[in-house]
Amino acid sequence: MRTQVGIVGAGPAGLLLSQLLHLQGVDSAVLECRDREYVEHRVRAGVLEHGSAETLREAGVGKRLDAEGMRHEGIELRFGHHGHRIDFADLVGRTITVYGQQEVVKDLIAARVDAGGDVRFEITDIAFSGLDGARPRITFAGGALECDFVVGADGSHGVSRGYVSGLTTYERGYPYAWLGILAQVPPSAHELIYTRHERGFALHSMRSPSITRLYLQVTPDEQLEAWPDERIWSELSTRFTDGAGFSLSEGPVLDKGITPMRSAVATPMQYGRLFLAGDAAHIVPPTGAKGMNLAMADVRVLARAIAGYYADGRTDLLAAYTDTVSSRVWRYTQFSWWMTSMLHVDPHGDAFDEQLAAAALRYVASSRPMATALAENYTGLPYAEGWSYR
Ligand code: RFL
Ligand code: PHB
Repeated sequence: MRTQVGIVGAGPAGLLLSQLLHLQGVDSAVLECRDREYVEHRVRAGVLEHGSAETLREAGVGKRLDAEGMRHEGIELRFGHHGHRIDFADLVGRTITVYGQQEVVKDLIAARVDAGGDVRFEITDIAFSGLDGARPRITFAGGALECDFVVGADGSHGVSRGYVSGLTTYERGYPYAWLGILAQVPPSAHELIYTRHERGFALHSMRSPSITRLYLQVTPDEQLEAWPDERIWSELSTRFTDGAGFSLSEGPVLDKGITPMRSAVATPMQYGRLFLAGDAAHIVPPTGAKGMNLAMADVRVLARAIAGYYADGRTDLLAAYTDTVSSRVWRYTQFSWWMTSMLHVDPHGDAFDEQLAAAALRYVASSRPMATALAENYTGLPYAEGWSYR
């Protein structure tokens, strides 16, 4: 079997790339190891930057996003038991859209399938060969695919990264993890609340007018069994306490999980005819809501480079891929690290660390330039290639 671009992984990166290539007349096949039901129901990110929402609209998958996505004009930072609103619309004239990653994935799979696209699930034992020639091959249990290009969009635990020779990974571990729950209860506030409490970080988010998404900072070795629902609700309620009588609504817990936190950037993000995109190349801690957005930003650049190759025989955009995406990757790596360190309580930290974090938060809450910097990063920096992906 043959295709132009063989894409490994049906997450936001792989699926969006396949759709953007299709719109430019380039064929691809997406090979995913899990089943469709699994990838469509994996609860993960929830915040789309201005540019990510625009990209999805431009890719022809904006209909349900516009009907069901919730446009937010700001967030609340809560610390010292007081809330401080960061008004994105006022500070940078941009907004974010709260729309679950699994909804983005569902919309993209539906679009690919409707257009007769090749998306295959439960494809295991993927391996590559011939990456340094013009005809790379992807082999898997029960078959093989010849292509012009291979894209590794297989997330942080994928196999693609291992094929990049001379790879360097820059990493930072954190002494934190997030315990996340999805609850059948209307959100307790209209916007996201990022809280630093002396017992640790907590985040109030949502998926719809009837579903709340909540996170608690825990230690990386924490076991889910140690957290029955009552303990989670009681800890959340303590951490969200403010001086204004905030009350957290409780409801049945639909999903529960623990995610360790890590920063990692691999470079180069390419080798011969192989290109890495999204979490396969870089991970950020979720505090800045950047992971899915960065994955989308990578594939915008890659789609343009691959389309340029087929339309005009250009190889310069492909050659420059790692350099082109690196500056945004590192900008968001720094932003995510900054948000994480300011909002979490380091279990090994001392009173000095506590004062530094409090000073950082007070600065953001009291200085328009600092609040603007947060808003600019959070709502998303303009793309180097402009707002249109073409
Ligand atoms: P994905 O989504 O992990 O998709 C990779 C796909 O590849 C498949 N795969 C393979 N397929 C074939 N063969 C193999 N050998 C394979 N190995 C893996 C996997 O099954 C999977 O389907 O990567 P992608 O597309 O790069 O997308 C990245 C995002 O998923 C990730 O960055 C975000 O979820 C991170 N993230 C957030 N990002 C945001 O932008 N905003 C947020 O608000 C946000 N919140 C979060 C998050 C991640 C979280 N967790 C659980 C890690 C909150 C949490 C709690
Ligand atoms: C989410 O809604 O899942 C979410 C929101 C903001 C974050 C991380 C996760 O920073």
